[in-house]
Amino acid sequence: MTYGTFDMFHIGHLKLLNRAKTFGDRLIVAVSTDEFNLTKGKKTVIPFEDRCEIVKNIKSVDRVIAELSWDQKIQDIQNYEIETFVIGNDWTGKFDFLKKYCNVIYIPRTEGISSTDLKKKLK
Ligand code: C2G
Repeated sequence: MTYGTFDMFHIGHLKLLNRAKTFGDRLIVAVSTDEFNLTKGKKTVIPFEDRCEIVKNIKSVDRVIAELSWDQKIQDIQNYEIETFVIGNDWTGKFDFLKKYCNVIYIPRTEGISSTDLKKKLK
């Protein structure tokens, strides 16, 4: 399982999802809602419904759910019987509390690209 905004979907997101899929036989992705994203201090460009549609159509992704808050991960892991939580290493350490419930893997981010940089380039 992994979580993210996936705004302006790019190669960094794709690589993360493809890598996440290698740790199990099904991959569930929780996509941040526009409202939740604001609590992360980020304003999305692409609306939640469209971000979900894009992520749903990525070959490695088996299911998409909404990420509504910081506090849903333990419940999600139990509900969906998740074995492994995967996220980029910009979050290293932040989700170690999940180690009681599943494997926690932080994988290297793809350098040189981010939704924030893309937005700047478009300005
Ligand atoms: N990512 C990456 N390489 C990049 C950009 C992003 O590997 N160049 C990864 C991030 O590390 C994350 C995923 O792609 O694992 C989604 O990135 P964002 O959409 O920026 O999501 P984020 O704001 O990190 O949301 O509760 C957790 C949060 O919802 C994570």
